[in-house]
Amino acid sequence: MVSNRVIDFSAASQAGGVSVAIYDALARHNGFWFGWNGQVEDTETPEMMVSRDGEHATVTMPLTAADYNDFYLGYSNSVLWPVFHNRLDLAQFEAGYYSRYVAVNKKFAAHLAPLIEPNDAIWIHDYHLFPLALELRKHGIENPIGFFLHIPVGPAQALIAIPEHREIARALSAYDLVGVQTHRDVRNLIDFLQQSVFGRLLPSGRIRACDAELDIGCFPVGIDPNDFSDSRVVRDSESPETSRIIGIDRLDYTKGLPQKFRAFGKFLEVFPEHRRRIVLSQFAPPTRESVEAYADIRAELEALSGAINGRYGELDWVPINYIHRPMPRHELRDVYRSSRVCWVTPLMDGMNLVSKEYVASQDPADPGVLILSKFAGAAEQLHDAVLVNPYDPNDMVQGLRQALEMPVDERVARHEKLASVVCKSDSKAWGKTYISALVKAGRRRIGKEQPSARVTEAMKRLGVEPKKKAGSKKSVAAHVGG
Ligand code: GDG
Repeated sequence: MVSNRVIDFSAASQAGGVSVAIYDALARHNGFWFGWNGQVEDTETPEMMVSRDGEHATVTMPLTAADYNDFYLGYSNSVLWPVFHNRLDLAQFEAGYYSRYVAVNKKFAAHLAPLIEPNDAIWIHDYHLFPLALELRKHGIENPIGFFLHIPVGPAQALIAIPEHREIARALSAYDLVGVQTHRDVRNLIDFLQQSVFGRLLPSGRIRACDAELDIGCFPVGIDPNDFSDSRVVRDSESPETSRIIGIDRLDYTKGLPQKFRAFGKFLEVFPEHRRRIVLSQFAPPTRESVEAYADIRAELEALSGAINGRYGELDWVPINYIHRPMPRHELRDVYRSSRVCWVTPLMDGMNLVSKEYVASQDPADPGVLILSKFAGAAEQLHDAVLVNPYDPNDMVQGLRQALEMPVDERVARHEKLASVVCKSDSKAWGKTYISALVKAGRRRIGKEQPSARVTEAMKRLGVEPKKKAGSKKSVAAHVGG
């Protein structure tokens, strides 16, 4: 496994979605996790750290201050993150971060290549490391190399605004398998490869681009439901003094927090009978604070929560409990279980694991209600949540009302269906399906296996019919658009 950041789980009080997913998948496979250890050291000859914690082995290295600034904060989080979330307005193209982005990927490849053994499969995670397969191939690595993108793939029109979009497309084409979270992302990615480097969909369902062939597939990330299912906390449904609405989101402009706070203020205005009976507890732990857009969102949220609390609060009731700190991980499941509603309404999200964790934590006989943005990847799977449009304040208000007033039999019925999806599509299934698809894709590259029926099937489900003969640029666009 390779990702930008490797987490020391024995020390971390909070871990983001990517590290939680990798940690769970790695626990089931014999392997090691390579990446940055979170330290900044000014040396061009970094020392590698090897550590072992039970089944987990990690090999990590520090970054220099310039790497941290231009590769991590810069290109990764001020160019790729906003553009892939369709926020071109926040992208900083002019800063010249790209060369350091490539340099760090070269550095990772140089340190990783000597550790790879002939039977290894290499699984690389997330947008920080698009060029890593290309760089590893330059070191003579012939093993299967797969990539998984945890964030959403914005529309091709947004992606091709990146000045280096052709280089990004070329880098993606060097993988045997590119996995994304949703069918929408598969469509957008094919569209992007087609528009940027004349990628073609082959009869086999594979994509041909930049003199290479790759598989693209949808592998929705899951959680380990057992981590959340054994809470014994009981919510007093009969005579609750106040019902808690829980929100847990990194303080990120993609998570739709100002929209949520405004909708909550509007709800209190429109339905005064709910005042004093509900509290919105919003955990929003800090992240990437040195990026300007993150400082802006923090100031906006502080102003909004202050304004709403000032307007509706009483001596003995504060409507929004806004906490700008992480919650300890071992407390999550009890907090989820004792919350009447979970309100997660990102403007765009690769998957959203909080929604799945909330479902897994509920008491099946008296479950809470999940309100989920229709723009979270999880909405493709969790149809039985109350799905809302975070851009539409009226829909947000009505969704909250529906959740708070939902009778117990409807809550139980919806929860049963949601829990079945969360359990079936768990982290174990994610890791297993991805790795077996990667091994197959690697074999196909070296000509040992026929094209995968699975990928062809996935294309059919998307309405993207593989052509009998290799198509022209125009004809593929027509299929993808359909
Ligand atoms: C990226 C993609 C995709 C959050 N706050 C606290 C806390 N967390 C934990 C949650 C959950 C994880 O962090 C957040 O995962 P998400 O999926 O919701 O979001 P991202 O961090 O943006 O993750 C996302 C994910 O990768 C996986 O592919 O789903 O779309 O953006 O596990 O519980 N944990 C603790 N305290 C907090 O305050 N302990």
